[in-house]
Amino acid sequence: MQFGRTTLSKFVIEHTRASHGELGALLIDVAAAVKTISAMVAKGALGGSLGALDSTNVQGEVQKKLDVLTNEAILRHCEWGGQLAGMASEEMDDPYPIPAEYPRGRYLLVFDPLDGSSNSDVNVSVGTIFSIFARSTAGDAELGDYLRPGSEQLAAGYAIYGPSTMMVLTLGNGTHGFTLDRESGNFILTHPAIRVPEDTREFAINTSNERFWEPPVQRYVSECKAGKSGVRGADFNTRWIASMVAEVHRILIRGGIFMYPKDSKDPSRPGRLRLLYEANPMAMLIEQAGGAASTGRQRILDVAPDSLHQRVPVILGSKNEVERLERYHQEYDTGADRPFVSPLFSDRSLFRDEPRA
Ligand code: AFP
Repeated sequence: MQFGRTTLSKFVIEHTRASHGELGALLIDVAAAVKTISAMVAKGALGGSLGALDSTNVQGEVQKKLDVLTNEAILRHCEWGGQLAGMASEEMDDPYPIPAEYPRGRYLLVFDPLDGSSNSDVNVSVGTIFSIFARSTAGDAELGDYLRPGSEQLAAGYAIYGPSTMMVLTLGNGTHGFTLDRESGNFILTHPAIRVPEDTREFAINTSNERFWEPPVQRYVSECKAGKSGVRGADFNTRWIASMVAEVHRILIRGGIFMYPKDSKDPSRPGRLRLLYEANPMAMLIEQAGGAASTGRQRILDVAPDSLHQRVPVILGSKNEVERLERYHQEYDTGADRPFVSPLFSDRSLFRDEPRA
């Protein structure tokens, strides 16, 4: 029985009443959409919604049935409330205007309805990621209203559909986790004020792309793999779930570093992950929990978007590890890393391979 515990509704109303009263109502609609999606995903094969469609999204990716169904769920739950000026989604080429029959508000909701959906057929945790901005006035949003740096987000969060369904949310006042109590249908505050440990010995990256990474990433990962016998003087562990929500959730709970860096696999793409509805919301959640989120050369929340589905390199998690990898990028860009990485100098380097702090 969860009577008396803080529910998500109580939390968001209390924390938005003064400045953004309508924001609370919008977040409660998002939570309602998450409950619908949680039920959809939990049915698995019994729901008839697994498998792929013969359509592709704007990313050129084959759409799963659940990609489309979950996108619809969020649109239907959020379009009518009167808080929104528009919505944008990974699954829609262009922003979604609020239908004429509904009132408009000042907020913009940007989302990835089912992140990790390529895992949905194999029963691995997937999630929904969302980001909320405010406009200065109500009325219909224009494309430029969506192309704002992540530092202007009012709120961000994700739902993770795992053994339990959780929502993790920030309103700019820390990062807080809520667990769905299926008996009452309430999200209960179970993880208040989450903090990411500043150090870690766990890294997450898709190592099949190693030959395409830039040298600073190759250097960082090879040092982690060298473990006790290398410059780090400690063994590392690795994880790769191929579901960003699951990786970020693990990092919020026990630390770690997640990397989907720039690679030369497809030079037209500066990374795989999308800025507006994956990198930005996750970066806000991680920073609000004391972690760091970078492209390797820039704070993610400072990136000025130039298109709705823009991709960026993503390095986020335990602050000290993210800062180390940023330093490696800087040393690479300035040439200062040559004594470390050039085989010519490695035997005669002035810098012995003693473990550095
Ligand atoms: P899907 O939503 O297409 O499954 O992609 C998931 C994702 O965007 C992110 O959640 C993962 O971290 C990343 O892609 C996995 O990418 P790889 O399949 O290249 O490892």
